[in-house]
Amino acid sequence: MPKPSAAENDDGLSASSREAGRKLFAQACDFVAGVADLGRLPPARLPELAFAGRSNVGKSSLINALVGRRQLARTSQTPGRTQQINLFDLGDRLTLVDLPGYGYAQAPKPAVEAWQRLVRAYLRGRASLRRTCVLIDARHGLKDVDRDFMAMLGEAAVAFQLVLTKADQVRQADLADLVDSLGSELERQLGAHPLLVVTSAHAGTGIEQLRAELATLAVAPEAAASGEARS
Ligand SMILES: Nc1nc2c(ncn2[C@@H]2O[C@H](COP(=O)(O)OP(=O)(O)OP(=O)(O)O)[C@@H](O)[C@H]2O)c(=O)[nH]1
Ligand SMILES: [Mg+2]
Repeated sequence: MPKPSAAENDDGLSASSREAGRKLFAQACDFVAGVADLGRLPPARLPELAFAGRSNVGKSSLINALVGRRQLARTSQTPGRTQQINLFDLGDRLTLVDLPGYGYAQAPKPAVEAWQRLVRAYLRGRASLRRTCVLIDARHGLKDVDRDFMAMLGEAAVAFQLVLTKADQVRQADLADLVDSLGSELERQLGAHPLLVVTSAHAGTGIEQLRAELATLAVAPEAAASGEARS
């Protein structure tokens, strides 16, 4: 596997992939469902893209930045706010999935266990899941809970990529060091996508890059218009 590389600026992004990303994420994005038990999950009509990470890492904020909406996914100062799986339909071409955050130390044990059961069942059972973005707070780097989560993804054979968040809070030199060390660690990780994207939902860093990346997972616009190519 090639050594993971950072996409800190938009180097290497072709005009056409940039445009594809822009177009996809300019589509209407609508809340579909919020489920706390898997039986209530709507049938999968589209490829799915999940966002996971520690509580408060910025999952909901990143989804909002990608779709250019302030409060589509609810954000909060209080960790552990998103406690169910929230699904959003993006232009009838891709389903965005906001997973509940993990690793919130204050969460009661039964809640943590319920979360783990729900997320594990989702990851294992959802054939339409194309990729999971695992968000890592650029201020804190990779923690053991993240490693445990990546192991869970490995067991469930779910492809994933790391996305650094809150880059606006970290010095450039520290970011570069973090990207380097994550790159080395990812090399050994099964199922890891080699590209690491550095983002800030607040400053807009990396958002265009990530849109272009993720657009490759969506149903093609022509197929969406004709109702074909659903998973
Ligand atoms: N400085 C900065 N703060 C951010 C950024 N993204 C999110 N935040 C802040 O981080 C906090 C948590 O953001 P959320 O998007 O709610 O995080 P979450 O991962 O969805 O949290 P849970 O749903 O509780 O797991 C909020 O106070 C956000 O304003 C960013 O790019 N830069
Ligand atoms: Mg959230």
